[in-house]
Amino acid sequence: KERKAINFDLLTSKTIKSKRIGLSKNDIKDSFLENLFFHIGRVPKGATIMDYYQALAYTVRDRVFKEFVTTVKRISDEDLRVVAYLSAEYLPGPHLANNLLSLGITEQTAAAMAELGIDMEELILQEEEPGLGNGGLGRLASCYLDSMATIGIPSIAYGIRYEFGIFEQHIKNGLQEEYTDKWLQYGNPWEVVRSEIGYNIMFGGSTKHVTDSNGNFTVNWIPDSKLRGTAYDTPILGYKGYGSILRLWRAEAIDTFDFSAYNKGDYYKAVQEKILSENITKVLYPNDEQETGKELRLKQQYFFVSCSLQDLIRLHLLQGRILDTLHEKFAIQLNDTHPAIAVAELMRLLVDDYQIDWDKSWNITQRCFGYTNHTLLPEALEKWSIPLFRRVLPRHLEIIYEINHRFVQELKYQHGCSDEQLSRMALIDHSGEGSIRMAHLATVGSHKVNGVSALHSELLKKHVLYDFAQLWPDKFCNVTNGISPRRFIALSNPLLTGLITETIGSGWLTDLKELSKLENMAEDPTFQNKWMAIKQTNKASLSDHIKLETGISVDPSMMFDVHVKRIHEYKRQHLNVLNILHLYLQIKKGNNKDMIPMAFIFAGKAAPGYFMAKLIIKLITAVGDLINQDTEVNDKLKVIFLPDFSVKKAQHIYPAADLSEQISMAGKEASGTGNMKLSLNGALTIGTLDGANVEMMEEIGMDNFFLFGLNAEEVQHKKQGNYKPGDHYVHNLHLREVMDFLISGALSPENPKLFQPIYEQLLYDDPYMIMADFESYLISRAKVYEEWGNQSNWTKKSIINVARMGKFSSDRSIQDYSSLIWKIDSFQNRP
Ligand code: T68
Repeated sequence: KERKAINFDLLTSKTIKSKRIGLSKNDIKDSFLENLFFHIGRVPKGATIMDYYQALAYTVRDRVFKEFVTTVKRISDEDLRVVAYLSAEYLPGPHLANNLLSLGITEQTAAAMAELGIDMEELILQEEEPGLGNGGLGRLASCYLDSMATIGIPSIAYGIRYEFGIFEQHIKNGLQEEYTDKWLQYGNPWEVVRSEIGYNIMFGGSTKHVTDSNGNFTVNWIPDSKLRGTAYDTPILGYKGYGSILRLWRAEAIDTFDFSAYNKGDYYKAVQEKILSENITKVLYPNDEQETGKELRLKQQYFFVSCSLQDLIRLHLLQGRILDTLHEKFAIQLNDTHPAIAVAELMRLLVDDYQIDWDKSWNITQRCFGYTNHTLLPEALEKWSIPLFRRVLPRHLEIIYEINHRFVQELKYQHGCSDEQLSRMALIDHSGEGSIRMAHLATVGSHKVNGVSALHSELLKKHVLYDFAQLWPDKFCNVTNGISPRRFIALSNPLLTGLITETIGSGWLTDLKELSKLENMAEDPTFQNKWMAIKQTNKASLSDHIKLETGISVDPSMMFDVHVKRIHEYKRQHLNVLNILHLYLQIKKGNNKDMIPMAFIFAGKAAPGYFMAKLIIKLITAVGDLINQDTEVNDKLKVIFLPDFSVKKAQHIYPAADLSEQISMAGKEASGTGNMKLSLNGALTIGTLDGANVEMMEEIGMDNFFLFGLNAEEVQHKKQGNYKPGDHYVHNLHLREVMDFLISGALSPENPKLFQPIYEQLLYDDPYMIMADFESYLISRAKVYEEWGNQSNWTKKSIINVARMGKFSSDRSIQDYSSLIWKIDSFQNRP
């Protein structure tokens, strides 16, 4: 009754509006001062820049919450179907500038701050971004959240509130060193802790199967530890759109203090449980594309999945519904297999906790889940050892055995599968100590499975999930990745955004296909000049940043050749380096007459335990040290490694790129999204037919894309044949020269054998076909130089690249998910 008395319309009434959520310059200024005094407790004289940032963040957050609450009310009133996005990783990037943009108040806020003598840009720079992910997968989740909120797909995103996100990368003596990330050290003004929204999570122990006097069978799980997950909410605002929420779980002890131990004088034991519990959400595992099989990682996955599913059930029941209809109200998307344990957990909740029979529960479960696969790399496919799994989640092991048993029966008796097929498809791999194949669990437990680019989805059906695709062809589909044009042009590249908007209007920011209107301008000299001038300004700005970070001067008139992404052998940063060494050797030989001055810019983190990736960083910096100081070459070549790649840094780099390196071995990169970000900012791509490059080239056209290398089929074919990388060494003089140089000691006089492991791997094994693709790479690069020679032509291609990127908006991806998988209508399409 009392709740009903709260009039929701108050939110939009005049009094509240002007006081707390008004969007005029004066309203913002008033709110800012109010927050500074009453929330932060400062007077301007004593306030630090961080205080100002926080006061502004609270000011903006109020306005974001207004939109969020309005959206939630609509979802509830209209009883809409909601997407629950489950992801172990998110990389939202800094919130402040994005929220200003979404609210459409960037200008008046800057003016309000200016009236107070504060530079808003400086405040924006204060924000530490939440580094709650490793790379592409985490950033994709954040782009999707942005798009769902922009289009108006009712959504809630669940994840883990890591206290320490991805490590900070420092470069010392050319080597990567890892430091803990401290994104929470000054507090986090964007989140609200919901102490009352928390769930108990159990681990370990054993199960008891009981039949009561009525013959009802139940299973009790008697855990040996319990902890609590508490919700931390960050409101997410779409561009001039709707609200969503990022709900991250933090692990806490149920009893923060063990009094019985304390009373016995064991002070340390008294706090031990608290420490152990909180460990679960302490730190993000920094491995991308590498399965580690660590117990704590399994606990993290189960912890956040169980909290999220319990929360969904609470929300469902709160609306007065019964669990039989869970799948009608929620579409739960699994972002890779990291949350795949959700299949077993939902079964446990339905069968054990809510006593719904198995078949009905399984039906609900399958209809709830969709599974997105992000990798074909065998080393990245998650498997959990059975002894470990039994120790941590004994009840789930039983449930997975049961799912497996029924699945195998079905294969055998309904589909007549052979024993070989059965053992290939089973959820359990019986080799060694036995393990659970999480991709199989996710596939069996979902009604749809998708890859993230056309090529990847095909390869998924052809290789990793071949048998499943044969069995259930309709279950498989493709949703090509996309990126948020708000984050990756509007925020990152304000100058280009301005030019585009002044030319074709502002509709493109929510309908990226409208960029095609730029095509008419591609050959217009005045427009080309403006386009080039903007690129030049962006390059000068990156150049200043490089100087500040590394001490190295880069002339902005050089071609900026950009290779930024996680460091991985399959991404082949070392192929790029071999070419740089080739250029270096040519200059040294005096063959540099017409050489185009080039700055090679690298950035990206290596997994701390990945020896080869770290050695590749050392190689890049060693080549940089050699070249950048050599006056004979350094007006033609510069090599930069920008440390600590992040969303914030990326936003600085993409707008300044001329050439984008997307040179993974074909068949390895599921999609790539950096390729899209660079192209959308007017860089031309040199790349292989891998991941989404294939579709980008289709859109952009062969003439505007520098293609090279083996395709996925040729790679397969070569691998099955008798591939001898050494043959390329023998037959290609340029390759021989750079390979010899690699181990000549010139790059590492203090340790001449330093790069021997790279040399030997390439020469004798070359799993990523660098030797095979080297020549083709050089030929394609020659075309790059030729095209660069005609700047007007290059600029035309750059404009065409941008004009044809419409497909790669994450808004389109989300529309695809909505129609193919979730069957949800956006607010935009509703009356
Ligand atoms: C990436 N995967 C793909 N994984 O490599 C990339 N993995 O091609 C694709 O564009 C992107 O996903 C989005 O679909 C990753 O980024 C991880 O970060 C990761 C993290 C933990 C464990 C395994």
